[in-house]
Amino acid sequence: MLRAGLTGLPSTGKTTLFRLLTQASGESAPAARRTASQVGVAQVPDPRLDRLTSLFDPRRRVPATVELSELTGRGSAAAMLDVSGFRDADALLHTLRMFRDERVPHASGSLDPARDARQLEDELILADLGVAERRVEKIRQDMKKGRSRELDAELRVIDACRTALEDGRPLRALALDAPDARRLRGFSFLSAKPLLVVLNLDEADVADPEGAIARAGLADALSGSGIETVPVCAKIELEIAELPPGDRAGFLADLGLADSGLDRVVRAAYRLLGYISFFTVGKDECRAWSIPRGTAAQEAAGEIHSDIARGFIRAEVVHYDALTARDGSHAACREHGEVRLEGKDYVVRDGDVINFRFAT
Ligand SMILES: Nc1nc2c(ncn2[C@@H]2O[C@H](COP(=O)(O)OP(=O)(O)OP(=O)(O)O)[C@@H](O)[C@H]2O)c(=O)[nH]1
Ligand SMILES: [Mg+2]
Repeated sequence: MLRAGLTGLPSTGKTTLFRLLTQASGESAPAARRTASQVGVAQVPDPRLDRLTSLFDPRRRVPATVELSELTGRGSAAAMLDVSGFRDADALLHTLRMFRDERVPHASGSLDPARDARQLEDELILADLGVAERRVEKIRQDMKKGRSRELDAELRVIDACRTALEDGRPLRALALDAPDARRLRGFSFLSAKPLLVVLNLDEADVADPEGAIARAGLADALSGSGIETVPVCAKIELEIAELPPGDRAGFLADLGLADSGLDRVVRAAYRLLGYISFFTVGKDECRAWSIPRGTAAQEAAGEIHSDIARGFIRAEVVHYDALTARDGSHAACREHGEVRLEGKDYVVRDGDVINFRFAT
């Protein structure tokens, strides 16, 4: 499951977005009772799962999910390091206020999204610098007890990180090779995480996000590697999401939006992270699973259950397109040679429908 940490300055629309994505109802907790974070689950919309469900008529339809943690209160980056939903997050979502509304006071006194984007970046960098410095100290101490090639390599990569951070550059901009990227994985560097900037636009600007970005002088802040953006209009979209399903599309279209905020945010997050979906189908349940592009069959099996990965024998694979073209009939697909038996190293494709064979 994908995990994302939702952050942003006060009054930027974080809780409104959280509710839009998780469909959670009710008001956010009053200020005095605020905890460090709240956690919710967003269901990944996927029309392919809907189609499979209508073909197989299972007892359960289980979409892929994204776990979303919102940092409540004054969420500085240092505070993020104390919250597992952020430390372990696959990506950070940054809600950037671009709506003009005098009734909602602005945390920094004025509307300036470029300044706010830079402020978050600086906070992430500062928090990471603390982590990097402590790590360098620790490695130096370990080296007194005995050197190893791995310690040398770790010191070299952490030092490169520290240099970048001191220059004000986020770690997601570093081009690391795979072994170095692996060395960093244990440290939960915040500025190394892919960043999805959620532009919380004014109603008047929703139809033209590019124009709003240009007027706010944001193009540079949004152009780095490991950054995606998605425009929303959190408040109105939440109101629309609470209407009966049949009424929603019309209101979204009036705003100039082709689909729901949940659809757009999830798609942008999958794009940012390079995630794809595969499916399992049957009378019991039809289910969507998400994995990073490039995942091998055995590892994908582990997403379902570690026992299935351990006892992996074969993956019986048919693509969604082939299966739905034959109305969900595995027998017909088999007759036409569209069902393949794949081994543990097979790289799963987006839209594969898989039946894992495993020994217990
Ligand atoms: N006009 C307008 N108001 C919005 C929009 N999104 C949020 N708001 C309003 O801004 C205020 C703050 O929204 P929240 O979603 O609570 O923002 P937050 O970032 O969670 O705020 P804190 O948790 O208090 O820091 C509320 O009154 C919202 O109704 C928007 O897109 N347009
Ligand atoms: Mg909030």
